[in-house]
Amino acid sequence: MKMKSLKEVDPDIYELILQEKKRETSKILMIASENYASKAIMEAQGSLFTNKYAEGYPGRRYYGGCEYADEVERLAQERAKKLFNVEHVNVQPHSGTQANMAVYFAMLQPGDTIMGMSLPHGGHLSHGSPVNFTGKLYKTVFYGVNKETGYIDMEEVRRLAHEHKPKIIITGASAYPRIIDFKAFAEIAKEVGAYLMADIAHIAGLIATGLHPSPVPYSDFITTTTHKTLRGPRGGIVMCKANYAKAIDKAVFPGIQGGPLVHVIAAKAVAFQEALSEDFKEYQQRVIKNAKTLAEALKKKGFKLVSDGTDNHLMLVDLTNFNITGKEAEEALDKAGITVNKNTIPFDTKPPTVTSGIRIGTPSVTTRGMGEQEMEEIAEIIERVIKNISNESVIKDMKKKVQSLCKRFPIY
Ligand code: DSN
Repeated sequence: MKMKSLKEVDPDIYELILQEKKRETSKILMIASENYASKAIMEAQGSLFTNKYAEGYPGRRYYGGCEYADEVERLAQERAKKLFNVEHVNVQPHSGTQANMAVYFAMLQPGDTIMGMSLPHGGHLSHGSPVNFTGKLYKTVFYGVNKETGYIDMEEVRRLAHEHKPKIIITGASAYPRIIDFKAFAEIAKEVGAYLMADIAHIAGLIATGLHPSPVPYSDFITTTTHKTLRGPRGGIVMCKANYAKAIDKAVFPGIQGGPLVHVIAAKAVAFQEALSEDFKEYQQRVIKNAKTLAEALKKKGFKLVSDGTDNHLMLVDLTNFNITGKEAEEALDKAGITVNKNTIPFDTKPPTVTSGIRIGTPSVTTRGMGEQEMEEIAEIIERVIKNISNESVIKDMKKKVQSLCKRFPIY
């Protein structure tokens, strides 16, 4: 059979891919959980391993013809273990939420109590939100940040842990700009006999390069996505101490997934290889430096940041003093060519579809090669847009500035 190209078979999808390429290259992408995967990663992900069924694990498959799939998965495992210095890894979860699900299904029974960071304070849906399976299956307890400081309130974590005796404490966040004290969480978990799980999805790249303290010495389970600061393909992994390996593997397959996505595992392997390089460490250093520069520049322009700054790749801007919502800011900035997401701020009085804040991240712009000078320019553009939110001519001028920045820092 002669294979036709995508353009011939499906011009609609082909055209949408071209449009997405234009969007990703001609706008400044500052969604903190996104990044640009390398061409090598996309080549692996777009490979013919998409054709292969490989239920099971290397050397123990339910299908023939897995000799190359086995090697791919073994390489991904070895590289992830080296990168994070862990005893065991399962590279099959299709996403971060499924990685978390594997831990819960391995260790908990429905009705058990789990404790995580509250979603409006920066946590994640899969850490117990009532609209997620975690909120339906388990009893949930939430900690948050201190209203004055914006930092996680460890006293509250301790108090709630002693009061509710959760079976597992979940640490990790989607919108928290500060260092997470995994050691302090571990001490509390030990005091109440809880497992500790660290969901490092956002900060995995920083942890892999030693720029954020690692949870590995303290946590029973570590989960992450592979596509945020780690800059790999979309997907998840679960890491754990060797004594939990069997339970975790059983929970992933056959517990919650069937066939692994071998093409994605191949792309994860490439990403781990890239992350083991010196260049990657230097990249992560620039991600943090850019975030700090942008945060300081925004503060000088009158923006209020939750916790007054950042230690990592993201910041949360509280827009209440400008009297505009996160939704309005997201829309206006996107018109000017800067893509961010509206985000609830701790103690937000507005619903998640409106919000009082925006979350801004530096992983993607740093991958493009932008540095501190460009962060100053971006702060200036953000300020002009926010302060002239209904002024089409200012927004148009800012769009030109964005386009010129994008031309200076090509990607793909
Ligand atoms: N909530 C996503 C984010 O941080 O953007 C991750 O699942």
